[in-house]
Amino acid sequence: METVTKVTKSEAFIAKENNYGAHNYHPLPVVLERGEGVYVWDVEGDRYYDFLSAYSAVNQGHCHPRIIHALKQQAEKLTLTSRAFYSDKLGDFEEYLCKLFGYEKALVMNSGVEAVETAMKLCRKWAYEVKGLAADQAKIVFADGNFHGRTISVISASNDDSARKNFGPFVDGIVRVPYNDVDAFEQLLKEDKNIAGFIVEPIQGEAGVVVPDEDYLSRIRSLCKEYNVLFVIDEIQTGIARTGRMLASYAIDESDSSSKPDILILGKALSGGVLPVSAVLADDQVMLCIKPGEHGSTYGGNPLACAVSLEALQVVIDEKLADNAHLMGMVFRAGLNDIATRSPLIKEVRGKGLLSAIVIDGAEDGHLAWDICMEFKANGLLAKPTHGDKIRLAPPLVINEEQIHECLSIIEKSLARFA
Ligand code: IF1
Repeated sequence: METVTKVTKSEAFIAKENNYGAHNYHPLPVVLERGEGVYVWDVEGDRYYDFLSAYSAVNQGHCHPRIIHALKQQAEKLTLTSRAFYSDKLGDFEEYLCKLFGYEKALVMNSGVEAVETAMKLCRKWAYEVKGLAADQAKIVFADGNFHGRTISVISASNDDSARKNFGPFVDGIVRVPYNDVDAFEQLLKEDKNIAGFIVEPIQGEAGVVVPDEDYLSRIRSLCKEYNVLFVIDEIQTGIARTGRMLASYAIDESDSSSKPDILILGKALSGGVLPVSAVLADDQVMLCIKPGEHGSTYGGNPLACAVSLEALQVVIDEKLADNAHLMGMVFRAGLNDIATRSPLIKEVRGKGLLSAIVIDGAEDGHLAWDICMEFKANGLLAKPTHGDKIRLAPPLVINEEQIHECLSIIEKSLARFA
C-alpha cells in the first residue's frame, strides 16, 4: 500500500514562514486566520480563546467593530500626510490623549520601542537644557529584568542575555538598579549627580508578571522629585485597562496621582491591535525641550492611526473595560489559586487585573511550560511560556464570567494530563 504523508494546511504555512522568514521567533505551531472578540480561529477552522492578546495589544478584543469602522472610514479619506503638513485628525487625538491622561503635550510615534527611545531622548535633552548637566554626562536608570523593546539603545538597558548577546557595542549613559528596591535607587541618586531619568514598568511583563510593592512607584516618584530626576513609566503593556484600571501606575481621574510620572509611555492597545501606534505624554517643561527638526517619524501621528486610536480608547471607556478587567481578573485568579490547591504543577499565581501568570513547578528548563501550552492549545486556549517556567495569561478585556470559567476548566483539564 502506498504511504501518503498528508501535509495539513497549517504545516504548509509554517513551512513557508520557516523557509522565507527570518528565524527571530519560535511560535506555537498554530496558524491563525481570523479573530473576533476573545476568540481566534486557525486555518483548520478550530477556535481558540486568545490568552496572549498579541502581548496585550488587543485589549478591546479582536476586530472590534467600532475600531474597524473607524479604520475603514478614515482609510477611504486620508491615510498619511507626513508631519511636513498638518492633518485634521492629529490635533483631535493629541487633545484626547492630553485630557484623558492629564498632560499638556503628546508625541505620537508607531512602535512601543520608538516611544521608549523618544522618552530617553527627552530625558537627555531635559537634563542638559533644564537641569543643566554637563555635555554628554547624562545617565538614564533602568530596572533589572526590564523589557522595553529591541533597538540597540533599548537593549543597552537590558540584562537579558538573549536580547543582548553579540549585539554590542551598547549605548553609554545607562545604569541599572534592582526592581522594587527603593533604597538601591536612593543610594544611586546620592552617589551620582548625573542622573537624568528613571524608566520603569509598573509591573514587569517579560520578567513573568512581577508586581512590585504597593508603594514602590509613589516612593520612586518622591525620590525623583527630591533629586530633580525625571520619572518615566512604560505602560506599553500594562496600560489601557489591562490591569483593572486605565493605567497600572496612577488613577487618571486624579483621585490618586501620587505615582503620576513626568513622562508616560503608551503603545500596544492604544490602537486596539489594529495599527502600530505609540505615544509619549509629558508637560511643556519637558516636551518642549525637543524643537522642530530634532525628532520624529514618517508615519508617527498619521491620520489613520489617530482616527483608529481615538476610537480604540473611547471603546475602552464606553465598555468599561477597566472595571471588567478588575472583576474578571479577581474571578480568574481566584480560580487559578483554587486549581493550585489540587495541582502541584502551579507553584505560584501572580498578576493584577487581566494580566496574570502562573509559575510552573519543575519547568526551569522551559520544556514543561511549552508542553503545557501545547496541551492548552489542544483544548482550545492559546498562551505562551515566558522565561522558561512561567505562562502569561492575558485574555482580551471583553471576556465575560462564563468564558472565564470555561477557560479555568480548560486550564485544569490540561494540567491534569501532566500530574
Ligand atoms: C516581542 C515580552 C510582552 C513592552 C514594554 C516596550 C515594548 C514592549 C513594557 C516594546 C513589548 C513585547 C514585544 C514582543 C514581546 C513582548 C512582550 F514578552 F517581551 F515582554 F508583551 F510581554 N515596553 N513587548 O512589553 O514595544 O516595540 O514591540 O511595540 O516579540 O518583542 P514594541
